[in-house]
Amino acid sequence: SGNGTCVVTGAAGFVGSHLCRRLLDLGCRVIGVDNFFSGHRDNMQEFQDHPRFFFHERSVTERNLLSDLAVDYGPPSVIFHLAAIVSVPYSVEHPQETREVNYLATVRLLEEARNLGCSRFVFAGSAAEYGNDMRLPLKEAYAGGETSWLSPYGEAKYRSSKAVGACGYGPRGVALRCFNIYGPRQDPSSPYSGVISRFAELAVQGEPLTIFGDGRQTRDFVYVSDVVEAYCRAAGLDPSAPKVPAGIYNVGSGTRTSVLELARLILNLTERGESIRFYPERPGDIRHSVASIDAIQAAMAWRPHISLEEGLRRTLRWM
Ligand code: UD2
Repeated sequence: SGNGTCVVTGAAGFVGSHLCRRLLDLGCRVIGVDNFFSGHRDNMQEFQDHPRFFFHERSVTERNLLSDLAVDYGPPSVIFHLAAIVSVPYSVEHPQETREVNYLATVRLLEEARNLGCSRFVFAGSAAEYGNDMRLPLKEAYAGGETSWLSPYGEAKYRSSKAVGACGYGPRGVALRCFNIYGPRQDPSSPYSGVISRFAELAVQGEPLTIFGDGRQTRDFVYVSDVVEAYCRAAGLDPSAPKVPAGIYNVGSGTRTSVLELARLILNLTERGESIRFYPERPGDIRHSVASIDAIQAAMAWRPHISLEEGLRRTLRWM
């Protein structure tokens, strides 16, 4: 079914909305699904009236979601499944709901995609699948086995990525284990928002940046447009590109940045002095995280193009 129709779950989310925009630019027909649990209608503003965009306010936990959509639009060729409970602390408070939304719904969508004859299923995995694994850089094969997940979120994402990437029948499944994604439209308003959106907002408001712990913890930050490019390659949307094998792939910059370095970079870019306040370490925080990106480089010739400094400039311009 190569009709160029894609379903994007989580279309009103931070990454989902950027993905929809790009798919429309590539000429696809895009069916967006979101229940606004954490997504925002505003995120879809610049494309919601596009003639090839169709939006449905529905939940991925609804049975027959894809077959219902197929009645109106025909069977889609690609499913991008990004909808999820995105807050790690919320998942700790609601483990059963997290399992239903972040794992069981994935398995059901995968089965529906198979029944509809979809050719690809691309899933939003997470660095949280590695739990407390400290063998850096993190390689795809590490997660599982001895892994102790630090949250129901990490566990559900792991199970989903496995189900998608190891599915040897039905659509070709690719799970993208994304590290710390940042960029415009990332919601800065919650205390659990990504550190970059928080720091950017605080800097623009003239408030001191809040570092939890000593600031020497490191993360692998990857700009949203680079992540979107990985989704498109994983989906095989460019027919001239070599076919991407099913499986699980890290998506990150492959470099580590400490939270302190990040704070200084943002303070420099916003021409603020050293305005940092230190708070106790956040419970459950991992110390270091960085992706090995050899596998995605080999399979999709993907590499990040936007440097942290350039990505921060773009994010700050949007604020
Ligand atoms: C990321 C993901 C999360 C999950 C997790 C798995 C984001 C937004 N979250 O959490 O969904 O996949 O990885 O490991 O991508 N920090 C401060 N000050 C602040 C906010 C944060 O110092 O105001 C610190 C925080 O304590 C942590 C680091 O910055 O050490 C990154 O925090 P985060 O919430 O952006 O992302 P992370 O890696 O905890």
